Amino acid sequence: MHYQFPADFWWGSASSAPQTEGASLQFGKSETIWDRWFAESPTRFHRQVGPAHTSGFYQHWREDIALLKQLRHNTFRTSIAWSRLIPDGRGAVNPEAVRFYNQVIDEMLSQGITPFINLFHFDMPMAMQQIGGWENREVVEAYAQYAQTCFRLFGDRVKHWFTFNEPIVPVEGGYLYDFHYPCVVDFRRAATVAFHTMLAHARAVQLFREGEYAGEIGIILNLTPSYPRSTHPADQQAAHIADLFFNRSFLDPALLGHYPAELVALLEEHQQLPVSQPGDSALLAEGRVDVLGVNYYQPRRVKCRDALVNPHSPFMPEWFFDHYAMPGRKMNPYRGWEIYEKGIYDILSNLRQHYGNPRCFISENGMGVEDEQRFEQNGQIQDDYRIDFVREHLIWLHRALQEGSHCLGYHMWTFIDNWSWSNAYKNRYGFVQLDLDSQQRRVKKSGEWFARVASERGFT
Ligand code: BGP
Repeated sequence: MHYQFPADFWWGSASSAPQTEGASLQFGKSETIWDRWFAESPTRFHRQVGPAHTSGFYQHWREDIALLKQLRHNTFRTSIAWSRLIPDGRGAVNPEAVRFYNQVIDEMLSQGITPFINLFHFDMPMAMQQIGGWENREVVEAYAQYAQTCFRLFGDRVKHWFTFNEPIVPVEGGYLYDFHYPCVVDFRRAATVAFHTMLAHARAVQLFREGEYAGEIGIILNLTPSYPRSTHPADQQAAHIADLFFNRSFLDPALLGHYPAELVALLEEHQQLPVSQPGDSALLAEGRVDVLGVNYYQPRRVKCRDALVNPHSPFMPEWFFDHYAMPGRKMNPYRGWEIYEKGIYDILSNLRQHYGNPRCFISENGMGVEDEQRFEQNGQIQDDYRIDFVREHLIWLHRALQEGSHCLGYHMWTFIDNWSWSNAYKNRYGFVQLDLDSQQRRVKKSGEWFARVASERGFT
């Protein structure tokens, strides 16, 4: 069977400034929560490798863009580091950063690669965290000013903007499950952070539209389709609630302009609703996006709770379901995540059936592998497992396209092995292998395969 994709399909990969640039505290860039956390608790980072150790895009951008071209990317996503552009979080713009991002954008365009620019990828400037981070409404306005600065500086050339990458992750990691700074575990504070993030998103969209910049603006969400253990109503309800917490809490405001009434009622019943101000609902309604980025890695499988909830325990989403490891599920043995390729099709079908078939694309999908050097032969990583992974996902994506989904492209996570938060270099995801010490880059077998698929816009 041959799988042909549309002529204008976006082929590429995604990355982020904090995971690739390096030059952490150089050229005017200020500290982010990652620099601070690493300085305070290096042992929480895999092999104690912190945010300064990257593939050095700040120095290697020209070489990397040439590699993107070699991999036949027609699009590429990275982010602009807020802490580099506006080191104090608000106020003066750093001219070194403007020069750097101008060079990167211009070089991409001159190589025929359309830049997709995201604004916030987990990298809160420390100056903003010190005044409360997303818990403080002042940060909403500071972020909006940062967004507007980006539109003004680069909007003549950048036509695809994204406000946030996976905004739920800093909520979960920083305020609920203790895997991001500031390591708080408190649902109500998490809900406030989530709400303010979405207000910040909406303000940026509002400013983008008021400024009449050319192009489109969207958001990138990690969606985890929720599957119940069985057709039993209690399991179905568990999956429904998990979906409300982990998908619809961001998806509904991004696409419909409001929160699901059921989620609001549930939080109200448990006294967990964040404080809002008059005008917030109208602002949220303005945040409806032009395009949705979907990051898909793994599904979420749940069942009804085995044990009764202790009403005196702190409120958590897990009051309503238990996680469930489906027997026989296919696992990525190198990362411990389930691989369920049909999930990509289920997400696209859900968007088509319940959200009016929005313009969207797969903005991340990928396979992390530990100790990947063991697959090296004759100087190249033979990552056939990654080729199979991408291929299978693309087959399901293709099917969704044939059924009418408005999916415009596919971006892999990621272009080059990169620093990944507290996992550092534990899981390698790139089409390009990075030698961290020598900074040498070598295209993996999957990169060559992807280049062929992208140039032929399909595969057999
Ligand atoms: C996504 C993030 C990326 C990247 C990826 C891999 O959720 O958007 O920034 O980190 O996950 O994550 P990990 O290295 O933990 O496997």
